Amino acid sequence: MVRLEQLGAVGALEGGGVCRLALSDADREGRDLVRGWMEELGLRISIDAVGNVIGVRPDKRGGVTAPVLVGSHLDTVATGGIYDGSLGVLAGLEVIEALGEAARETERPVAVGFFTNEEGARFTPDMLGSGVHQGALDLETCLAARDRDGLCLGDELQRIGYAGDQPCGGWRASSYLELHIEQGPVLEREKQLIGAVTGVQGISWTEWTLEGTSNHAGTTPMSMRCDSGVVAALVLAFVRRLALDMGGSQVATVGALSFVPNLVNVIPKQVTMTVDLRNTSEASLAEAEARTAAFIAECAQAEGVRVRSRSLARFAPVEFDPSLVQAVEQAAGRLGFSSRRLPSGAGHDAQMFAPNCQSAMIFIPSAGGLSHNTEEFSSPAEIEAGARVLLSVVLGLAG
Ligand code: HGY
Ligand code: MN
Ligand code: MN
Repeated sequence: MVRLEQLGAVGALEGGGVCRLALSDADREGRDLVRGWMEELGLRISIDAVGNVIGVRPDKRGGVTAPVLVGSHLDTVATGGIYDGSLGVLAGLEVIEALGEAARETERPVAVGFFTNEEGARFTPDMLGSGVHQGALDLETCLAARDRDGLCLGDELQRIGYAGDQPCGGWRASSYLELHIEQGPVLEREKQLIGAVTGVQGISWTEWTLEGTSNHAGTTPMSMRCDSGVVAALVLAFVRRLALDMGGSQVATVGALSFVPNLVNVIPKQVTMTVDLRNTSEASLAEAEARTAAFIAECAQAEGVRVRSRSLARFAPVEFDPSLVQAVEQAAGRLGFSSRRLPSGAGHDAQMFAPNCQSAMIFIPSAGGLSHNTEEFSSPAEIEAGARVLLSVVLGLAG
């Protein structure tokens, strides 16, 4: 908990919460703090070309390859909580510290890592660092990603001193585990302490640019308008209706919306908006994407608005290793903690490891189901329970 508070003070917001956007000065400060803790634990630290940092505790023969890796992320959204991502990295440090204190040697190395730009809040896509690390995303393309101010990811890596020398792509863990807050209402509502996460739902992020005709708000007859703002409003209402119509796990969010010139007396020239669609079923997610694109095309045409789109992120649903999911459940049972299986509504670095090694996640409850919100909270008892389940599963994997 001490480390969680200390890290939570980095990028702290007035009134609570934290802002450590990827590769910002606050992110660098958080990275430096955690790397210092890795050094104190005597870990073998490597930093790769996209800024992922991994510290390895050698096995009993001094080996450091194919470790049991415990990971997550340190970057946050702009209005984040102190638990999202940080919990998993710091719990990994605790596990390694506990092994050291018990002078416990292991058959396999045990490692802890944090991955660049998991949130996708500054650069897209999300899970960028772990995606490059595990070969799902292209390094050069990701280094060229730009934020809203046009700053390039590769330059920002250099600026904060985390453009590492370790090549990306070939590194393999023997297994991957991530402790994370649920970020949803299920565990709390069902009074379950531990979530044995079965997988991660599919994610589709698209940026839509709607080009209308800028005109005078007072003189332009309604019949002569090409108002991209109206199309954007129709789209926002449509995706909400679509998610409710489709039901199941379908969710839809317009999180970012900007008008140009954004003035009271000017019919907007251009509107840029993001649409975040998710579903546990790939077929349903593709259906939601197609219906949204068709609706936008139809509305835009009727309004005389031109449309272009850019995919910001697209990941298919992922299933975690059933035997490892079961190991999480069994560890919770042995420790006397209630648990239930559930899919993850949020994306996580674990989904990038799942195709390459045994991977699974452990959830603990989020108060009020809140996350990506400065009120995000999990209790010390929940955190301890999650960390104890993590330690138990790691011991089983590391031998
Ligand atoms: O958007 C997500 O699911 C994650 O927080 N990157
Ligand atoms: Mn997270
Ligand atoms: Mn997050």
